[in-house]
Order: sequence, then C-alpha cells, then structure tokens
Amino acid sequence: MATKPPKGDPVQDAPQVGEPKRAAAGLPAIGHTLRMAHQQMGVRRTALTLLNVNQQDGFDCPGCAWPEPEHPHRAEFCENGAKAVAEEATLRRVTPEFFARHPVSDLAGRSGYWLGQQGRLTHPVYLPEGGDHYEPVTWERAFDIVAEEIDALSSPDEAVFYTSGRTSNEAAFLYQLFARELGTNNLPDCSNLCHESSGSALSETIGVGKGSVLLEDLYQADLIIVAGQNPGTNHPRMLSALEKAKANGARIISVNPLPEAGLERFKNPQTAKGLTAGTALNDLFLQIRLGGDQALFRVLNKLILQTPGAVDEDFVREHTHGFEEFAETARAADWDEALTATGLTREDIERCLRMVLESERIIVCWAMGLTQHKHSVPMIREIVNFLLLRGNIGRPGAGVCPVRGHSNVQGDRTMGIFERPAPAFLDALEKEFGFAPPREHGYDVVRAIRALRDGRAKVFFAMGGNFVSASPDTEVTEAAMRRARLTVHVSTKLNRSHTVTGARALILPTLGRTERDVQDGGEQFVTVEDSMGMVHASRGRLEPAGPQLLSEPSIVCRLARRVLGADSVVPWEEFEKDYATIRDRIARVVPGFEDFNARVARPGGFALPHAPRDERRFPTATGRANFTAAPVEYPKVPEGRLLLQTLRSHDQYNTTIYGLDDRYRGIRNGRRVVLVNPEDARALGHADGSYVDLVGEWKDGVERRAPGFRVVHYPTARGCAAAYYPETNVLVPLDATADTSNTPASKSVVVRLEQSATD
Ligand SMILES: Nc1nc2c(c(=O)[nH]1)N[C@H]1C(S)=C(S)[C@@H](COP(=O)(O)OP(=O)(O)OC[C@H]3O[C@@H](n4cnc5c(=O)[nH]c(N)nc54)[C@H](O)[C@@H]3O)O[C@H]1N2
Ligand SMILES: Nc1nc2c(c(=O)[nH]1)N[C@H]1C(S)=C(S)[C@@H](COP(=O)(O)OP(=O)(O)OC[C@H]3O[C@@H](n4cnc5c(=O)[nH]c(N)nc54)[C@H](O)[C@@H]3O)O[C@H]1N2
Ligand SMILES: [Mo]
Repeated sequence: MATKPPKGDPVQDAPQVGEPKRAAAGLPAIGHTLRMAHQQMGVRRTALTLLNVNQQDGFDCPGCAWPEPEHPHRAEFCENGAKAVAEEATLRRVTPEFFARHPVSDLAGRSGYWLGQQGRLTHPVYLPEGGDHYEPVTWERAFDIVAEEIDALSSPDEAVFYTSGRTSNEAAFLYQLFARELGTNNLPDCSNLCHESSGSALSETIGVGKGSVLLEDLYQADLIIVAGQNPGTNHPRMLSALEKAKANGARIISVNPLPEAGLERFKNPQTAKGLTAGTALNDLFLQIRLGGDQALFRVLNKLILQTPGAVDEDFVREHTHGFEEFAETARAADWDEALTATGLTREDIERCLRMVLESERIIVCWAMGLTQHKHSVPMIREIVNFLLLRGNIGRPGAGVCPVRGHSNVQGDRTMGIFERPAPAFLDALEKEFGFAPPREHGYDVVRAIRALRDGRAKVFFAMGGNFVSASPDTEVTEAAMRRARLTVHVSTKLNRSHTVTGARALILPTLGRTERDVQDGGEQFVTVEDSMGMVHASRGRLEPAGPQLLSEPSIVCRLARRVLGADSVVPWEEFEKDYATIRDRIARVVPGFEDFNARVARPGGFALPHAPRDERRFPTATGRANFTAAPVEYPKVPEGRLLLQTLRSHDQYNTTIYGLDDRYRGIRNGRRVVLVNPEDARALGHADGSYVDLVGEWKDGVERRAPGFRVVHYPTARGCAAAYYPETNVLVPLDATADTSNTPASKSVVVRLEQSATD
C-alpha cells in the first residue's frame, strides 16, 4: 500500500486531513481573510480596498455573480470575495526582469498556485518564434504582431477570440464587434464550460436563457431547493439571502452528493447570533448520486401528477405547451430506476414531496452540479417541468435560479459574446454600424480546441481567463495550443496558459476591477450584469498595478484600429476616449438597455426585462412555456469503478489557487486528494491516507491518468468520488460533453483508482 506521496508530486502538496466542518463563515472566516489580504496588500490597502467592494460608488466584486442587496452593509462580508480582491490588489509584481530570470521552459514546470502568487503583470511581453524568454515589447509592436498573423490567415474563421467572465459589458461589446467586423463568430467563452446547459434548457422551455428570480423573490419563497451548488464556498453572500429567506419562513432542501458545510449551518459574521450558534439552513438534505437529479425531479413530477389538486391547471392551460406528452412520460416514471439513479430512499423522496406540496412558492437554485453532465440539458428541463406543474414561474417568490459563476459572465453573453448569435442581434448590429456581420456559427470552447488541434485555427486570442487549465483533456488542449501560430492573452496575472504557447505569444497586461481607469475623456467606469439580470456601474479606485497597463476597452479599440485599419466603419477612437459613447451604442443594439447612460447613473442600477418573470410571457417557438418529455438518463458505472466529480476547494477561484486548504472539508496543505465514500474505499481496498492514481475510462480507450492522489474517506454518496479541478482536467475527455450545450461533463468522469507507484 502506498502511503507516501509519489515522487514528482509538487513539494508543497502534502495534504493533512481533519474533520469536515458543520458550519460556514463565522469568526474563523474573518481571521482567514485578513491573513490572506495582509499578505498580498498590507494593512492599510486591505482596509481601503475591502471597504469599497460592492458599494454604490465602488467596484463590483470580481468574485462571483451573486447580486448585491439593495442596501449593502458597509463592507458586506464575504471571505472569498475578499480573497478575489486581494489576489487582484496584491502589491507583488511580475516585471520584465522576472521574465528575464524565468524562461518559459521553467515557468511551464511550475504549479498554477506558484504562477499566480508571483503578482500582477506590469508590461506587455512577447515570446518570439524559437525563443524561451518573454521580452518587453511596446504596445504598438504587440498590435503589429497580432495584425501580421491575422493578415496571414486565409479566412477570419482561422482566428478564435475567447472571453472569460470578468470582462465588463463595454469591453465585451467592443470585443464581439471587432471579431464580427473582422468576419468571424468564433467567440467561445467560459460559459461554454459553465452554465451553457442552463441557457440551452431555459431558452427552449421558457424563452429566456437566464434565471427568472430577483433577490426579493428568495425572501418571499416558501421552499428553496439548492441542487448541485456549494454556496458556502462559491457564492458566500447567497448564505445571507438564504438566512433571510428562512427568517421569513422559507424551508430549504439541498440536493448534493456531499454534505456541504455552508448549507448545514451559516454563521453570519454581521449578526450577534452569527458569531455564536448561527442558523441551520437545511431542512432536508438529499444525498443524491452524481447525475441522479433528472430521475429525482421526474419521480417528483409523477407524484405531483398523482396528487389531486396539486397541479396548477389554470396556469398549465393558459401558459404552457406539451403538457399531455410530458404527463404521459412522467406517469410512466419507474420507482426502481429513480431509486437506483438517485441512491435515495423512498422515504427521502416522499418527505421532499410533502414539503413541495405544502409550499405555494418554490425556487430551484443550481450551479455546476447540474450543468456538467452528459444529460444536463434534459435534467434542467425536468426542473422546469417541475416548476411549471405548480405554476412556479412568473410570480413572486417562485422561479428558476441558475446561479452564475464569473461576476460578469451573464453580461458578456448579453453583449453578444456567443458563437451562435441570434439573427435579431446581428440585424441590430448591422443596422447600427453598417457592416454585414457573419451569419455562420462559430466555435465554442470544445470546437475551438478541435480546430486548433487540427490546424483549422491558427490565432488564439483570450480576453482574460486561463483557457489551457480551464478546458478539458489537458494534454489534448495543450498540444492544440502549441500548434497555433500566435497565442495572445489579455491578463491581470500569470497563469499556465502563458506557458503553453503557439509559435509566437503575447501577454498583454490589463487593469482589474479595483483600478482607476482614466482615458482622454476623463475618468471612466464600466458596467456589469449580475446573476439576476441587474445592471450596475463599477468604478475602480486603486492606482493601476503599473503605468503601462491598458484597460480592456483600450486594448480592443487599439487592436481593432491596427487590424482593421481604414476599412473599419466603427469609431474606435471615440469609444476609447469615452465609454459613455459605447453605452449609447449598446442602448441602440441590445434590447433592455434603452437610455443606458441615464439609467445606470442611478444608485443600484436597473433590472433588465425578463418576459416570463415580468409578464408571464414566454417568447419560445410555441409562444408558451414548453413542457418537455425526454427519457430519464443517469450515469452507469461499471463494477469496481467510481464516478468522479471535479470541483472547487475553498481556497481557489477556478484555476486561481489562493491557498492549499479546503477548510470546510477538513483538508489542509494540499490539493491532490480524492474524496471517496468509506464503504466504497474499503470495498476497493484503499485505506484512508493511501495514494492512488486516478485513471479515466472512456469509450475511446485512451488512458488518461492523474497520478498521486491521497485517498480521503469522506461521506460522499455511494459510488461517487470528488477531486479538485484543474488538477483533474486531464481526465475529462474532450468529446465527453453534454448533449445540446456541448459543455464538458466535468461532473461525471468514470475512473478506477490504481495504487500509486512509490518510486
Ligand atoms: N470562491 C470561489 N467562488 C466561485 C468560484 C470559485 O472557484 N471560487 N467559481 C465561480 C464559478 S465560474 C462558478 S461556475 C461557480 C461554481 O459554483 P459551484 O457549482 O458551487 O462549484 P463546484 O465546486 O463545481 O460545486 C459543485 C457542487 O455541486 C455538487 N454536485 C456535483 N455533481 C452533482 C450532481 O450530479 N447532482 C447534484 N445535486 N449535486 C452535484 C457538488 O458536490 C458541489 O457541491 O462559482 C463561482 N464562484
Ligand atoms: N474539470 C473542470 N473544469 C472546469 C470547471 C469544473 O468545474 N471542472 N469549471 C468550469 C467553469 S464553471 C469555468 S467558468 C471555467 C473558468 O475558466 P476561465 O474563466 O478561463 O478561468 P479563470 O481561472 O477564472 O481565469 C483566471 C485568469 O483570469 C485572468 N483575469 C482575472 N481577472 C481579470 C480581468 O479583470 N481581466 C482580464 N483580462 N483577465 C483577468 C487572470 O490572468 C487569471 O489567471 O473553468 C471551467 N473548467
Ligand atoms: Mo463558471
């Protein structure tokens, strides 16, 4: 039995395991935050910066997309928001001297954690063909290099323009405008890896690919179901909203293979009670198997249909389509299949049903636990069926609540960052700017990787993010990237994607949310849209990390002027000077943004219209909310194998690793751990503390191996395992994606555990 980490494991990764916590936040969270913030920013800057997060005249938190309450406490406390801010406002710097000391071949051997800890990028740098060092380069030369490579393409479709979700509305609008004026819809974004399944399921069924609830609705709900989400870590401010909902009488059911601390008990550091006992949030915990949610909601729907008076007949008659076919399928749902798929007992499900029937107003919240499976789209559609049955869409206290990840990922999509834009959006662009945007669909993330792999794409440009680490099938993705002619990253911090490059590479340093953005037209602000469709302004206050940094809108404007030259019909210079002129155009192109500049000037901003929520109007193909009937699916795992989910620890923001602890789950000082149910682990012969390789099993027969993980006996659902992303992305096959949305199935990877070699 291997009991020591195998050789080659990062030296700092020596996991220690204690008891999982039963409550989230509280005093330890404050101590933890201040320690991390002081290390990055010092005491004075910590105080100044943290007081400005999510205040009406401050900046939007670069952490998650959870909305701000209308009257935030001064410094609405959120441990992980503070960590995101500290990571950006750090006083550490990555300068040209740093790159002189560290060749790319050295950086490529470093962990993502080490790279991120080096600090903020200060200068544009260039890796010439055949070189091993990034060298300082002027902005003019950098844009010349991009133009040279784009000019050499045989079609604009050989270029790919990726976006991560921190990009502001203004920058995103300009970026898609540039790509489309150039002539391509190759605009993949992190949403393709994230909530794409939600968008796909919702636009077909309710006609709008976004959530239908506002914060106010949570406070009015009778029942909130949180499925496939870990808010204690990933949306900590949601816990205050759940606490308030409970105080108003709501009950909460969590559906999750893991007992997550944040849902068990929340110690709100803003209240006296929170500093002691805290509030128990969960009324019922359904410890479901990975991928069992469609079967769960299907059987609930069957039971609702069997209960006299439980269906909202008026709503179904007046507002929906496809009820009969759906009802027939749901009535045929098989209990045995439901119990196998979910791993729950009949009593669990009946208890859940009673709570559903006792509740007038129901909200279902979800995140990556539901979106990253092969059958995620029918799974989410089944939740829509569930809500439609009792009229739970389009009235106060009820609705769908996909909880977004990146702070402006929803806004980026609204601004047209989408490889499959709606014809109406393109028509509006054409009318406003007078050029004909391309109509053919572009590449999403998975298709972009294939195109790079096969030599059909040659220029890769990223507006933020860490494409190489965030994408599936790390080896395939890295090889694809290395085939490119040119890779360009507009970034705040160093990451793995800067070390896995095309023949030539550029890193373009940019301002973060926290920083002051001054242009020729004066000091600028930008805007963002949160997970509930509220749009508001964000103003940075800190001095930029270096005098060379350009804002994202500046970078796009200068790039577009250089690449498109005199042919461009877009006033890029005017846009760069004054972002209000960008907002004027957005107001004329994107529905819901009428009078944008005036409305965003109001404190708190404004809500975008949402037809199902506001007027029970469903802009679908049938003009009604669509029930859907799909066969129940769930992952089938061969004997002796486990189903692995790849998820986040408490000390990371996606591929940015803040630290090596996952406090709530009792893990310290290491990330290469695999959480396995003790009974499964015993049956498979893996003691707690032993070391295993995770070996993926997928129908293509390719061996995918993630070596050296410490086994942790952990109370996850039977047959399921969990390990952190991005270390496990090597196991997720590029072609293992969700039907319809094409999102990598990062939450259902079949693996076997093999004892690690000790030397
Ligand atoms: N601090 C911090 N905040 C973040 C992020 C971060 O990395 N760090 N990332 C941001 C981003 S981009 C996103 S998208 C969100 C992600 O937010 P989450 O979706 O909460 O993130 P994950 O860690 O992937 O957690 C997935 C949760 O779903 C559960 N789960 C997994 N599979 C299933 C399933 O089949 N069924 C059910 N019912 N549950 C399942 C897991 O046990 C886990 O609790 O957070 C955002 N906020
Ligand atoms: N296996 C597995 N894979 C996953 C997931 C999973 O659950 N499991 N989750 C997926 C999800 S939900 C998502 S959203 C993706 C995330 O994918 P990405 O959004 O591509 O990745 P991040 O790690 O958020 O990107 C971090 C980098 O963004 C840059 N950055 C930070 N702030 C700014 C800014 O303001 N401007 C600019 N230009 N750059 C900035 C920094 O350089 C930093 O290194 O990963 C996906 N991948
Ligand atoms: Mo995400």
